[in-house]
Amino acid sequence: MPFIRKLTTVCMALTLLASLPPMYGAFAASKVVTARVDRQGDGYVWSMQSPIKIGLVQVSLLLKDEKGKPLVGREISGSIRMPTMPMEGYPAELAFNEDKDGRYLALVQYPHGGYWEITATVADEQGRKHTQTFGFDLPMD
Ligand SMILES: [Cu+2]
Repeated sequence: MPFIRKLTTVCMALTLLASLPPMYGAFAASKVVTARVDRQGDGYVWSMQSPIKIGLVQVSLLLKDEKGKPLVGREISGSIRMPTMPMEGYPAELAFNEDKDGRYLALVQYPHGGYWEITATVADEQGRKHTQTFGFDLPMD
């Protein structure tokens, strides 16, 4: 009988241990999730990455040609808006700065959750502009 009781206690302790998501949740919450949206067209391959986090974040655009060669030295312009909501200060212009290996970085302000669209434009050697739009869904809180 004491053995059974001991076993029961161990089982209960294990169950308790397994039902401790708050601690694990705290660790998970400190890790920022990043989403990636890929687009292709006009000979360009775009890959936009954004932290899924409200506030000021840095987004990253990787630009390649369709053979996979990174496109360096390009002027990238961009903007951000919330298509479903007219908002003061939006659409806002984004300044993309070249990093390296076809990567361009911009600071983005997400004031709250919801669906956000980032538009980026690159000019080709002939001055023709190519634009793609990338959607990111941020949780409401
Ligand atoms: Cu809004």
